[in-house]
Amino acid sequence: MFSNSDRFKESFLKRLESMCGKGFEETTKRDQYLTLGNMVREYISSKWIETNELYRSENKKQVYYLSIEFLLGRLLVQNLLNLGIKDVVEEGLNDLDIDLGDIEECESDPALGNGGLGRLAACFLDSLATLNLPGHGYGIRYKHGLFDQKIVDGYQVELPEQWLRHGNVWEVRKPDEAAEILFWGKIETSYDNNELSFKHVGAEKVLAVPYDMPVVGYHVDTVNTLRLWNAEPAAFAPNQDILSYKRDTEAITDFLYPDDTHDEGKILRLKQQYFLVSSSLQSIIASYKKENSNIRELHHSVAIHINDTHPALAVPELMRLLMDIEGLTWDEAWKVTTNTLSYTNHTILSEALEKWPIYLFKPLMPRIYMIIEEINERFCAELWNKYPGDWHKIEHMAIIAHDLVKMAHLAIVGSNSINGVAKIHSDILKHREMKSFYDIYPTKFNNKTNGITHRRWLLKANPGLTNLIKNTIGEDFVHQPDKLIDLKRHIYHPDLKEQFANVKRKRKEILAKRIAEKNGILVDIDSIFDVQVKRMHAYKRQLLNVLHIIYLYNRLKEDVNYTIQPRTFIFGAKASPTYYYAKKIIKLIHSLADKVNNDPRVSKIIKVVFMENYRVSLAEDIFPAADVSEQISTASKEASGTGNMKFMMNGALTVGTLDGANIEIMEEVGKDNIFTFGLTAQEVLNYEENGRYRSMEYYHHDLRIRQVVDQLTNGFFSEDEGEFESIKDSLLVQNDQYFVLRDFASYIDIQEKVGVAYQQRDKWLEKALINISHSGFFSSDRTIQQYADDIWKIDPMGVRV
Ligand code: KOT
Repeated sequence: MFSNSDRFKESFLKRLESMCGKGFEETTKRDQYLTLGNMVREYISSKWIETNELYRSENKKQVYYLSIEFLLGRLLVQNLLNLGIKDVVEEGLNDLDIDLGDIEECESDPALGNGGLGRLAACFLDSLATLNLPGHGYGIRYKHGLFDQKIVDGYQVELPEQWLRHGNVWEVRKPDEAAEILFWGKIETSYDNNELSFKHVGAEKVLAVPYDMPVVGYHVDTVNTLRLWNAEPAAFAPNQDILSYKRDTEAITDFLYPDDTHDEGKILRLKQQYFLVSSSLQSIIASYKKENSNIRELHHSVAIHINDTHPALAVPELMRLLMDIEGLTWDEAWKVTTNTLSYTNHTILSEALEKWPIYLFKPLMPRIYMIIEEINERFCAELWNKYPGDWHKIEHMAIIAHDLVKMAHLAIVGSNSINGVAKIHSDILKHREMKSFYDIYPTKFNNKTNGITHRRWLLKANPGLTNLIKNTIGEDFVHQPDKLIDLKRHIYHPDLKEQFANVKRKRKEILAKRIAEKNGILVDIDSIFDVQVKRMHAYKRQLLNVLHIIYLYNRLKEDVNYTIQPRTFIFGAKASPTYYYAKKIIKLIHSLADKVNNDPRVSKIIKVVFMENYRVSLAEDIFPAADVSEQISTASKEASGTGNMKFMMNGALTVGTLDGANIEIMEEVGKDNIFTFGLTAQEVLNYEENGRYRSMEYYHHDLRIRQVVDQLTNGFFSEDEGEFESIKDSLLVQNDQYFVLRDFASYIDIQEKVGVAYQQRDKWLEKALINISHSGFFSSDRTIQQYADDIWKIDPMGVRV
């Protein structure tokens, strides 16, 4: 069907007409998308079946990655690429005058995640399959993914996302493998033959129905599985209000919670978490038991990873299943549980650390709560032995304290491995945030610096750059991203620099066209494309970027002779719908854009663009076009960042603080090839401890700061003068929690250096190529290999074709 373009064309036309019941000329782009999608899914299915059969027959250890989010992005073109049939399909379609890009536009962008955490999970699936590792994802099939963002008069408005509106060609519903989940009710405890048993009575039953999606490895036979659970009504109880039962049940998987790095604390979220964990563990155990008889050896065949604390209920749920269903003793079950589970922490921000009030928790999951109480009592007893009399320490480390269940403590105590996502983040966990746990479990803690899949973020997103690299150093880097380093030998070659400049220019033209269409703003291709795309959050400091632009505007207005390299400042960001401050910053960017872009003289030099509805498919157009990557979080607050890696791989230079993986990027490329500025993490943490920072002093002593901060409320933005008062208050009245004013001067200095450096064109191109050469380390293939070797202890299967 895909062996050559003529065969493909023939099958495609036949299938298109039979599926749609109309002649080729009458078919729509969506008809063509659905037809091609179905053909590809069918092509995948034999490999998928073979992979599963291999897993059954070899019966080797497998890993299950539990995550409340998988931010997949579109799958059609990535699947074609991974299957090695993209060229054949593209050629065949071209003969029919169809552009693959146009067809791709019909695919919705599955946005089952908020940002970094969910996208990391998606990159990991791609790497697992490509490395032939037996590893599967378990998540939730949200009916509505992350909201669609519309901008109305400069304000964010949220619309429900509708990725399933036209169906999903990639999924297979498996009703036979549904699991039952119990909420509410009571636990009846009884003694049978001298053994305690627990009966859950009066529970509300929810059916978890799996939808499986294939995860296709790149140029290998492996096709792993992403299993997404859908909540449906189970059998009706006789005197139940059927309609409200149906509504309440389906509500569990209706929406993805739209907060990134923030804890919502709503009961529906807790229901989602238990729903995911219980259905996944039941399914994992059922599949283990098909091939194995001794549940006490589960951890020899199964590793289960919990992606942050959202699936941390895996600890008590696995205990429950092993004890109440499989009949293990507490000690036996605890041994299996702790040997099976591992946990990744993705943030130290206190507002993101999940703590559930007992009054919500206990009635919803009575048996789970009993088990957590027991885990807590045994853990506290251990602590008492180690630190006799130190109540303060025990209270601080307990899993249940002050009527709250602390999910991070539960995850740490119940896992065999706890990792951070960049060196500095793991060090902060070990030596500060989780120090007391590190003291008692030193060998559990480790680092796994994040990575991104170069197959999406280079091969798919930037075919022009991919071809240039192939022509320069051959194709080895495709399978071994470390080989990108070979590019370094060629960077002084003028041809390579010019070709790279051409590739970048073409991508800037494409983005400029999109900006012209969507925003009605004409941007200068020769200007620096300076980009900050990520979720809107105070700690990520989009405000610092904004204040710098206001400063530049002021200088350009005050001094007609002031010249700088022209720049286009590009933003993309969604704000959590309830995050007032973040929404204000979005409005501020729009007001600034109005001011700057409508000034006849200034707008020839700088422009400000906010790109609506930032998402994976838009990101694929943005990273290849960027010259400068803004990674300017307050040091110590961004656990790793992964956007920083996507920019680097596409030849943008980083302007960044010494935070998260920026530090490791600097170590890779060298100080001359990155622009770092600002407080170090240690300096920030010292300030936080000693309370000696006074933002007012910076406001009073630096005229540049005073001017830009005053402009927030003095009518400069031609709005109601109160519009941005809360932002000014955050900087002055609330003493600038994220040290924006403290880092302002240093940021201005470094930005001036960026402008000058860009004018040394040759040098700039060299720096960009050095960044690309060193980006191999940040492939998620490296990250996943480290998880596989150090944490999961799993081996590859099958062979490359
Ligand atoms: C959200 C809610 C609770 C706990 C953690 C989060 C979270 C963390 N969401 N996204 N993150 C980001 O994860 C990325 C992948 O590890 C990191 O690169 C990034 O720094 C985190 O902010």
